[in-house]
Amino acid sequence: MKLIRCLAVMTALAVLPITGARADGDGQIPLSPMAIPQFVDSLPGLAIVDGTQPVTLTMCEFKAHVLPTGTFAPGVAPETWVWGYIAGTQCPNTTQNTYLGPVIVAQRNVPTRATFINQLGYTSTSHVLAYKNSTDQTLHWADPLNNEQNPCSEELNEGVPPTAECAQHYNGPIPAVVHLHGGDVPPEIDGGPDAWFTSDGLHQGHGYYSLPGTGGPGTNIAVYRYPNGQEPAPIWFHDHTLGATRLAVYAGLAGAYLITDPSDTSIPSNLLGPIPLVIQDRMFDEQGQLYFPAGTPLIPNPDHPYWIPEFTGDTLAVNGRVWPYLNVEPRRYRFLFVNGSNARTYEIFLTDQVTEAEGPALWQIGTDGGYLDFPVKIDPNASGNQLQKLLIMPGERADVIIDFGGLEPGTRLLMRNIAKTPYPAGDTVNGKTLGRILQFRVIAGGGADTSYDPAGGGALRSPMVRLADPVTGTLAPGVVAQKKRQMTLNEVLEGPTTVSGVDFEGGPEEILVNNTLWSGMGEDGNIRPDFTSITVGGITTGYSELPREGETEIWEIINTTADAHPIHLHLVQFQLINRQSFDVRKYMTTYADAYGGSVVNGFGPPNDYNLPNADGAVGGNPAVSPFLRGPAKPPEANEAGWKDTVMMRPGQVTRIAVRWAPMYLPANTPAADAFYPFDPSGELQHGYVWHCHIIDHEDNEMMRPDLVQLNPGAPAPASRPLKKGIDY
Ligand SMILES: [Cu+2]
Repeated sequence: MKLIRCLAVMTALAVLPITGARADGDGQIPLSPMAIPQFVDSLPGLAIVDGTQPVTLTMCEFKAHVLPTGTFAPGVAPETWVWGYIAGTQCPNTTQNTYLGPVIVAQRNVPTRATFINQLGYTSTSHVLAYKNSTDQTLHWADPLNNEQNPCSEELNEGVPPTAECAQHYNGPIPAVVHLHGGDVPPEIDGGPDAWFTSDGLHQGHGYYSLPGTGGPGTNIAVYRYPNGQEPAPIWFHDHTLGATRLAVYAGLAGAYLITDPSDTSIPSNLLGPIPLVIQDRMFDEQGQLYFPAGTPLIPNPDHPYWIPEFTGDTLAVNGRVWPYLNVEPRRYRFLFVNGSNARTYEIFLTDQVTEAEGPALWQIGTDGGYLDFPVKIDPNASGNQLQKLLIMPGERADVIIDFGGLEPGTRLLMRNIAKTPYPAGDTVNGKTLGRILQFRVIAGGGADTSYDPAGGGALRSPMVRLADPVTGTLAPGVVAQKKRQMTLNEVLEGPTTVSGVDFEGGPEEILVNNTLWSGMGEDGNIRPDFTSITVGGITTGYSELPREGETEIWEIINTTADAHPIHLHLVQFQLINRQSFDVRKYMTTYADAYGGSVVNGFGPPNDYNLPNADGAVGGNPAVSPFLRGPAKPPEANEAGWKDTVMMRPGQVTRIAVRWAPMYLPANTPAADAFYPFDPSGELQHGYVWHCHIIDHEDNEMMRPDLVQLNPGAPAPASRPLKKGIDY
């Protein structure tokens, strides 16, 4: 019997901390975070790989030190089974210092040829229990053994509870694919969710691609060539396998990718660093193995027995080590913060561990897509509207300078976190565990520090191209938007249910962008008629975002859920215009009325996607302007740069300016003259995706495909500088 599904409208149910609701990980017993010593191991350095030369990375299963020395026995460093990207073709048989990395250092306009080999083996023989015990075959997922025609998927079995066979973990060859997050790359090599390939080489998603003459069916290899044409930026790479990303990234598949530009002398290149700080929350069992809850026993989800709405761990790891310390001299350092967590948001600041005095400040000099125009001070001692904490959601990066100058050797600083989870209105974090990220230990050294000083306020770069004006919170002068989209974020709840004679209120079933399943399926089980059906490799999907290359669009994302979501667009760096509150309850009443009063969820927006509403916006939703409350708020100073992932607060409309063209083109470039140096529509016509970067959400439908239409006035793909394949 089909359970009642309904929209969650800002209810308490939408905020479901799983803390305490620990499902049995097939016999794994969670390790108390209070039993783990803090700040005994130094921060692992990450391997550096030269991206100006061909790069080969192998996805491997191996043991690494993740828990601190002494967790279980004095002086003994625990070993944890993990996955990671290993430079070269050989998987290690010795215990590694970290699972994270490497850092690929690329140069602007020097393409990087990257070969990725999947040697992860079979789930049945994997030692990574967090993966083995938590896969969920009822999700729309890679599903290698069924060749993507997933007989367990709810998308094909609407209203039918999973069979016993589907309600089991997956045992087959492990699928994986590498996505270059923030990379301005052709769609074939974007490493999107359908481009996965298995370790045995026998199965590939319909979006799989490898450069001509490389990889291909029967291999466990994909070869890409990243153009690196964008501005210098701290981008990163991680697994993106459809419906299994949360577990693959959790197991360890993430690294950093720096685009550098030796010819740019305006950047602060004389600082120590950059030192990557990849922050991830983790849980362990009493044997020191990674633990990932499978299902929520307090609120069972009959449709997806093992998926959980949001994973939040009870320990914090930086660069793959739980609660490390880092020695620093009393001088300036540059750090690259990456939130590589599944779902946890951080609000970061420094305090003196002894005196508890707050500071020194963090100086943010760059965002996801490159340098800010000027450094932004984030000072815990600031007052009023000034930034006090570095707020960073999953997928976001921050390029930051910390000045330890003047601190006495022996000083201990704590990097602290006070973000509630789910963000922003969930549980307060425990100040002794999740409130602590890293310890800085000031040691003697240095001398005069002649490096770039952000406190001097000097410009970081020549002024960036502005699509949005961060002062007025409007489009920048001279920028013309050809299209406006209004799209919603929706949470779908299970109705009340009874399991084993016990009544439950119901819980989250899936989370959606624009209320639409990945497939674009309508209520009748077919692709919605207002979507465009595109078939690739025998798989038909309904596309609704078909932007035209060169055009600028305003996306107004209407967050009807109770939580913040970090929305990420592939291909483009965009700019935040503003955020504005709206009356969610009244809007959702109108929304339900548009459905005829009975909301059936997961089947798309209530109206025809392509007919503009009263706000002149496509997207199929009632106009939001009658429900807006208060003024629109311009971006924070440290958000006023290129972003590929941005926070959408609950109860707010977040507006972003998206230009489907390279970021370095002048803002007033006519749409007809703006185009990529490569073919953004792609040989496969499969496109890119946009999604929530809470990985548990993107794994359960909070992701949609998009396909860029070629600018008719631009050169044909064969005439562009970067032709597909191995030509560049
Ligand atoms: Cu989300």
